[in-house]
Amino acid sequence: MAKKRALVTGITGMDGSHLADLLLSKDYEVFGLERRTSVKNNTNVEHLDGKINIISGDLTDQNSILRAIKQSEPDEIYNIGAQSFVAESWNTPEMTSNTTGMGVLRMLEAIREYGKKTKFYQASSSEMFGKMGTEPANENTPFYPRSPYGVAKLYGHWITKNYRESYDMFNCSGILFNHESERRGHEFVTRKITDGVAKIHLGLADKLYLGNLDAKRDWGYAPDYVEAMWLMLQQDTPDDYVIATNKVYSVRDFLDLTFAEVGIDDWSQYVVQDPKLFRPAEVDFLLGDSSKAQKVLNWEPKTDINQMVHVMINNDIKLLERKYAHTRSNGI
Ligand code: NAP
Ligand code: G4F
Repeated sequence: MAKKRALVTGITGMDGSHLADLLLSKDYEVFGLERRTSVKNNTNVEHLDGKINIISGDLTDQNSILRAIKQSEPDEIYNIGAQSFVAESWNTPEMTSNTTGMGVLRMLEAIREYGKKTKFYQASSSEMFGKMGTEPANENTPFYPRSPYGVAKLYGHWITKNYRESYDMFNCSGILFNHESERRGHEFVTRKITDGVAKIHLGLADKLYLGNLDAKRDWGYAPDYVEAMWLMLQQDTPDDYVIATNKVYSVRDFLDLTFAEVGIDDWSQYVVQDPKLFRPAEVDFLLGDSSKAQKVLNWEPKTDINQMVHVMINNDIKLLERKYAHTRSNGI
């Protein structure tokens, strides 16, 4: 039987690389859309060299998307690419809207132009709930985005649904709550903490600068979450699903767990709150209710926050030890 073919945007990112691992394990032919950067960042995809096909393209360039679809002839498309850092979206709101919002429209228009049946996954976000109450959010909870990023994601979410209803397309949106891994970008709070605590533990730093420690998030593990993306596209009918752990922790809790991993109970002398790291509008609380995904997709999170923190901090310690051993052996 011919292999299934998947096109993944955002292949170099955290989710894109974990999704590629999953699809390869299921014997897919994987195509990754990668944009040109002045210096290549291969950190998350080095291990995929020779196993996946890279196609050059950009979510802000309509023709490059259409070419990528024609070249890959995908059965499934996962639109994971985006300007995904919420704080940055206030610095570059137009670029964020163009990539994270309009990029979705370009993907959908390219699928229409391509003309063959293909299933489409859109990476929607719990940021769309924004100013929510304390009840866990599900697929029927009203949206109230609090950042240019959240607003752009909401456009992507609705246009995905609208094209499903308008053109009978197989479009699914996964409304994913925060998820992290050892491949997370260093600017996101969890990785910033695990990397910072690893540096403190190894004597490479004595302070960690953070913003709002009282923000609360529903944090899951990315490899578990990419499985939910895949499951959505294996159903008979397209739909939208909340993906979450249904548990909430504050940034302070995350600090407690991470410092505890290196034997520090009281971290107050190491953490400095920097007003520059507070956001113009904050999402104070995000908690999801993924019971629909549990029932329909038979999906549930496998990894809890303690296991995830353990993996992340130990990975950062190992990376730093390797980096500094190399520096020392070169006499630097
Ligand atoms: P990430 O690590 O920041 O990855 C984003 C990817 O998008 C990178 O590969 C990036 O490429 C690519 N990209 C950015 N601008 C692009 C453009 N103009 N054209 C083509 N590709 C572009 O994000 P992630 O955490 O894996 O998240 C994956 C998706 O899920 C994103 O859409 C994010 O908004 C959404 N999401 C994430 C979470 C979460 O907690 N992680 C939760 C809900 C939704 P470069 O390497 O070149 O920058
Ligand atoms: O790790 P964060 O930057 O993630 P945020 O803003 O929740 O967004 C992530 O999750 C979304 C899903 O809900 C995704 F759609 C999005 O793409 C991204 O993956 O910040 C988490 C919380 C915020 O409340 C922030 O104010 O941590 C707080 N925080 C406190 N100090 C900090 C810092 N965040 C960052 N990045 N850096 C800090 O120093």
